[in-house]
Amino acid sequence: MSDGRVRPYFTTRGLIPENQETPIHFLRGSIFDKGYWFLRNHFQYPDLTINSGNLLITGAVKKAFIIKLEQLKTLPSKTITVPLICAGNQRAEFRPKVYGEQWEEGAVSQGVWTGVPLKDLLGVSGLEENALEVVFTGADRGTTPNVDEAVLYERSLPMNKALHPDTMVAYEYNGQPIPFKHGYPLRLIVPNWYGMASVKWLQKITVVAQPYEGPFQTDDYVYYPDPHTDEGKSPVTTIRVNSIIQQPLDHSIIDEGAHVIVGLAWSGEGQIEEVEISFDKGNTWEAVTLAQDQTKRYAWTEWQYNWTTPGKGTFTIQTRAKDSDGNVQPEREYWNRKGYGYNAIYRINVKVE
Ligand SMILES: Nc1nc2c(c(=O)[nH]1)N[C@H]1C(S)=C(S)[C@@H](COP(=O)(O)O)O[C@H]1N2
Ligand SMILES: [Mo]
Repeated sequence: MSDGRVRPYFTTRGLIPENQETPIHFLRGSIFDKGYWFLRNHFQYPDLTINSGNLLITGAVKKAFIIKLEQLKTLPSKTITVPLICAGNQRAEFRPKVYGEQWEEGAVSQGVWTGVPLKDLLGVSGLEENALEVVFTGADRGTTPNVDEAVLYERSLPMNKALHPDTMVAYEYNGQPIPFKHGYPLRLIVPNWYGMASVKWLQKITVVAQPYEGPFQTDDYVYYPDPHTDEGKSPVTTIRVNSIIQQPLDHSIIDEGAHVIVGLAWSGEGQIEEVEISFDKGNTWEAVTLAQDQTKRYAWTEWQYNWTTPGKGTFTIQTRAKDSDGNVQPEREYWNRKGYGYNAIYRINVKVE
């Protein structure tokens, strides 16, 4: 949407560590270059000299080995378009409000990743009989609540997700080396799961025989539906079906006449099948036009709707997406203490003058 002279900016949510939200309401297109890619970090950036591009594969494997970036690049690769959606995206919209980074809608981005399927690397190492999960270790380190010593950013995947053919160790983003702030030289990419799974600055892969219980697995990235206790908790994994309106903006004043309402929809549980829009508080719904490219299995769906304002006044515009697994955005968000996975029906108000 930029005309080359004016351009939208990030919204800063934090500097140490750096957390920046992309101006999602002002961006179109399905590929974001690094200039418009949100940043979500738990710690300060790692020292690149430590993170040399040597990847160690170890643990409950038949043969542990180290592979260098240059060797990795010679293996059969895969290139896929994948959105990264932070589990905390839209946290600011939970009611009652929850603590944490107050992301609005811009903790999302999408681009083209190239890398080697993890299953190929685990095929080389082989797996021990008792292999249960795979742990991914980043090079960034720091302190986190409830843990005494500094920890590395680390997460695990269950074996079936680790062996999924599209779970990959990536070394390129949009045909270029991965930018440093986004994980250079190697980054795990886990399509369909929220962003926390896609470990940046990947330096070690450890196959384990016991459930991994690090802080970013068992404390953070857990849905706690009860405000005070851990009752009913469950891990944050797949991206929930969701849609947003990019334009017009919430509480904007618009002219009478024809308007193109534009937005995005996505789901980690299937393809977007339908996005519906309502102008009467949800009594009636109409389908919008999807610009879905069916060849891109994981990509988000851009959509639009041509609206002719029915007169002056204030209007509530709502959207809800449905995916091919039958998931629909709920009327109200699934409230949880740490504010993950917001996906309530999207609502804005506009005034027509
Ligand atoms: N090593 C490492 N990997 C990480 C993180 C991190 O802090 N350290 N943050 C995770 C989270 S919560 C998200 S949403 C994405 C953000 O990726 P980006 O900063 O490239 O947009 O990276 C994930 N991988
Ligand atoms: Mo995230």
